[in-house]
Amino acid sequence: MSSSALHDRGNARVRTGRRAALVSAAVGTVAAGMVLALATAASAGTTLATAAAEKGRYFGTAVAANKLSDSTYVGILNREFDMVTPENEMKWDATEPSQGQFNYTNADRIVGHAQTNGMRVRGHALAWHSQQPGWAQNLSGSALRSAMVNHVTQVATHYRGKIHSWDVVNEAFADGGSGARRDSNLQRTGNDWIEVAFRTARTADPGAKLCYNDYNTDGQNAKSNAVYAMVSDFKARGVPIDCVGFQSHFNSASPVPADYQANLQRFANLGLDVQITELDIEGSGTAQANSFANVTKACLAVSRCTGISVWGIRDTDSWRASGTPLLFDGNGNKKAAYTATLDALNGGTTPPTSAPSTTAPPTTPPPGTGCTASLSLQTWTGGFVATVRVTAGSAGTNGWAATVTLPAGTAVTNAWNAQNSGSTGTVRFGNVAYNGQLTAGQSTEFGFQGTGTPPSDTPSCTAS
Ligand code: G2I
Repeated sequence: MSSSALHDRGNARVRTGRRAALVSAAVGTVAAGMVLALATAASAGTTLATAAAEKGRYFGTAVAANKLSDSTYVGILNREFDMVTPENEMKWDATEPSQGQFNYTNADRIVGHAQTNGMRVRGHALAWHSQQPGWAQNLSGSALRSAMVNHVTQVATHYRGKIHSWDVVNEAFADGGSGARRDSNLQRTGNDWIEVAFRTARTADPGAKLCYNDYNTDGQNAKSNAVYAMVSDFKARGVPIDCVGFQSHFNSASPVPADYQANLQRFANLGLDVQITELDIEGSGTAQANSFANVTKACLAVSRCTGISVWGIRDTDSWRASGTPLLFDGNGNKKAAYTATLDALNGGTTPPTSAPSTTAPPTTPPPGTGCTASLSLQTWTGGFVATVRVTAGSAGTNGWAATVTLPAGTAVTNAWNAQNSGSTGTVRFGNVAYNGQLTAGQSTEFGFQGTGTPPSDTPSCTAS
């Protein structure tokens, strides 16, 4: 499978109310004998997810299942993010507490929340030396290798079709200058344990991107050089790997490296995606804000940096809360770091808070009312990912629905940035709350994954 073909091209979300404001401004201006162009200004996102989507990226966060009953937390989550990573709920100790006994209760809650709200999921983590259940810690050799393979198979199969990217292997290299693998019970089963995990994950969930994820690999150093050599070798030998995750846990002792962007770029040049997977930066005020902006700009400057995830929502949600390393304070207020990140996503501009008061030069609105839809596909034996681009006609949209006709035997397993009615035959995908409003000519994308033969007809589109 070509990993690049599975690239997310984000949905361009539109701030609620902008279209109405533009239209009323237009009416008033035309009445005065002047001309106002609709939607000439490059739109700026007003949330992390919308701003990232306009740059073709996702913006995600770690989520803890036990906080999904906290309305402040969920309010920020649903407003700002379009990707979630279960912070602990998909780890080996959580999903297989006794050997062969799988428990997906808490992870399923997070995946369900994501699906209901049009978000995607980063799976974390299938094989890791840490947070192993006691029974696995006590295994070694072929018994542990078999247990790992079974674990990867079971968990990746349970979530098949629902995961954007899996951290297949986490933190397998030693810190310091050795460039060696980290010693662990998994490593002692044989040096090939990592590629075995990747091949196993590909078989279990062929539609997910498969990532290697680590920390202290954010700049060029002995550890990241060792990961680079492993990934190069995997690409040369056809071991299935699609992405490298850079955790990006920073503080004064471990600041954002000066060569952060260059390091992302050299991995991307190997022909895979890079993702910022667990971003947090201890500190406060302008210094912290500048660091978040620099990380964000680095990702935007690397075309195969497909998204950024922060490791929690509010400072008080962080695994290192005392370092106040996140974008929202304990009360859920936006910090300077939030504004700097949003501005960086928007290319250094602050989004307008009201319709522009000056007139703009005329442009030709696109022909036709309603909307149109186009389909692109990434396929593999037995399945596919479809990306549908919805483009508004000259009247813009308050909402839209794209209808896709599926061949017999084909079923939708998962959709993002749209809600589907039904999963077989003629399936209707309606907008979700954040992407229904499009200005004239503006586009948004949604996607779905399916089993069976992919659709071949152009989807129909209706606007409201
Ligand atoms: O340590 C930061 C992250 C480094 N990269 C891998 C990530 O998976 C890791 O996340 C952290 C979680 O944020 C913590 O929440 O991983 C820790 C464990 O390695 C998590 O801490 C654990 C505590 O150690 C447990 O005592 C606790 O029961 O969180 C558990 C659930 O709250």
